[in-house]
Amino acid sequence: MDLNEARDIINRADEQIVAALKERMRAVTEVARYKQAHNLPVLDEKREEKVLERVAAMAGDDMSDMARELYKHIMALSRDYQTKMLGRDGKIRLLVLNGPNLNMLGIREPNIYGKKTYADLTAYIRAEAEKLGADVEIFQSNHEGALVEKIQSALHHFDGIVINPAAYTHTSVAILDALKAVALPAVEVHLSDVSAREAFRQVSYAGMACEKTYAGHGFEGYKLAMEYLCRREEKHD
Ligand code: CA2
Repeated sequence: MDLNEARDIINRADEQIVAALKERMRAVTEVARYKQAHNLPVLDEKREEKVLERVAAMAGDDMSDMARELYKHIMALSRDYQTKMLGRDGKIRLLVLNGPNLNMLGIREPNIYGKKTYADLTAYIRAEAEKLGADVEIFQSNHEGALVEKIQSALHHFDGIVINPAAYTHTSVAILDALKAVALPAVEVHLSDVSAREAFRQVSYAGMACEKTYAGHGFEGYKLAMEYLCRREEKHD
């Protein structure tokens, strides 16, 4: 067998291993849900010992120790994963951020931003998040630093960020840097179609740290952004 053939075999084996690992983690999620529903602890030592015995036997004498060691790691990772899923009630946690003047919605410029108020927007976001089974926190500020601090504090507390930085979209390197620093999956939203407006609205600093942008869909952009983050999380589960 030449080097390339051997590498092909390794690549195929890796594909199978990763697919099997994903399937195992999905099943682990089901176990986590069951444990949560029945108030059971995450760690089940007897079950883990049985799994180790089983894989060692499957691997055979020459590889039983390797299989045991590998599965100790896999089960430790599974436990962390289950704890994470139980900790957040299995729900994705989304932070929705709105920048300056969005609290004025419905009061001025209804031709661009519509007649609905900021309270209507937050009610819409909460209702859509509920339909998606997501936990959502909504934060609006007219201050750049407050938005930066909120982004920083999202690390370890949220799974994704939806952000309409409003006017800071086009000026704020600080918000861009904060989004990059936390490196959470982020989606940019604009009520209006910024691409069809003034030239200064064509630049988006925050957008450079976002996986997607929804602009010109009105309130629905927030729903599309949350849907995207939920779908993304399912794929990464
Ligand atoms: O289209 C969007 O969502 C924007 O982010 C809204 C920002 C604007 O600076 C961006 O270029 C695009 C403005 C939000 C201010 O909204 C107002 C609402 C009512 C009255 C005045 C402003």
